[in-house]
Amino acid sequence: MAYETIIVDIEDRVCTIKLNRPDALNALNSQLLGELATALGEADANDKVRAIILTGSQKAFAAGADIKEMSEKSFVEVFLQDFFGREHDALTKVRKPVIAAVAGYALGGGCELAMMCDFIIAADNAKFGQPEINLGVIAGIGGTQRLTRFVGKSKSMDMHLTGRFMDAEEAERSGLVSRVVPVKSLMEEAQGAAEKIAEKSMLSAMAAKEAVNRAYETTLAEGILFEKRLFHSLFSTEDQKEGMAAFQEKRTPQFRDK
Ligand code: CO8
Repeated sequence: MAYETIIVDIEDRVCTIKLNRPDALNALNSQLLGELATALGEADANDKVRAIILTGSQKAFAAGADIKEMSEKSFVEVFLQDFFGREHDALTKVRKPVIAAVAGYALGGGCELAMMCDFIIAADNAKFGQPEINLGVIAGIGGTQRLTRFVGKSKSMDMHLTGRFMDAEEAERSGLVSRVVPVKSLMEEAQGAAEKIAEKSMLSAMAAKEAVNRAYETTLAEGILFEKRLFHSLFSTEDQKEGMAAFQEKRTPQFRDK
C-alpha cells in the first residue's frame, strides 16, 4: 500500500516504519495514525518480518497529537468518534516485537506511542514529555497509565503536572528507556537489536512478549501462572528441542517457528 505520512522499509527480516511529517515534527494526525495502524498490521501478518522498528527523524520521533487538527473538535465529536481509541487498540495488538527508536522530541501522543512499543532505544538527544497540561487537556492515549508504571507515581505526576521534558539520561535512569546511544548510531543499534530478535524462534519471542505484557495487567500470582503455562507449552515445539540440542552440540540453533 502507498503511504503519505510514513515510510515502510523491509530489510533483513526487519520492518522499519518511519514517521514522516517533517514539517510538523511528525505530529500524529488521523491520517498518520490510520496509516501506521495499517502498516503495523501488514508487518505483523507478513511472514518475512520478524521484528519491527518504529522511528521518526533525528529532530522528532513525534511532537504529539496534531494540535491544529484537534483544536476545534467538540466533546461530542471526540466521544462519538472514540478519538484515537481504535488506533490505540490496533497499535497495541501487534504480536511481533516492536522497538521504538527515539531521537529528538517524543512528546504527548509521541511519548505515548513510544511507550506502546515493547522497548525504547533512545538517542542521546531524545526528549520525553507529557506537556498536554499546557494545552488545557491531559494525556489521552495511555500516558497517565503507562508512564506511571514505567517511572513511578512521583516522576509521572511531575511530568504530567508540570509538563516538563525528560532527557535521555533521566529517561534511562528512570526505566523509561532500555538504552541510550549517540544519535548517529540510533538506527544501527535498533537494527542490530531487531536482527538479534529476528534470529530467535518467533514462538518464544511472542510468548515472552505476551508474558511480560501480562505483568501490567494482572497480579503477581496470576502472572507467574500465565508465564509457567507458556513456558510449559513451549516444550511442545520443535524449536525448544532444537534450541536445547544446539546448546549441547555447541552450534547455532536453526529455529523454524515450529
Ligand atoms: N501538532 C501540530 N503541529 C505541531 C506540533 C503538534 N503537536 N508540534 C510541532 N508542530 C509544528 C509547529 O506548529 C511548526 O509548524 P509551523 O512551522 O507551520 O508553525 C512545526 O511543527 C515546527 O515546530 P516549532 O516551530 O514549534 O519547533 P521548535 O523546535 O521551536 O519547538 C517543540 C519544538 C518544543 C516540540 C514545539 O513544537 C512544541 O511544543 N510542540 C507541541 C508539543 C505538544 O504540546 N505536544 C502535545 C500535543 S497534545 C497530545 O499529544 C495529546 C495526546 C492525546 C491523544 C494522542 C493521540 C495520538
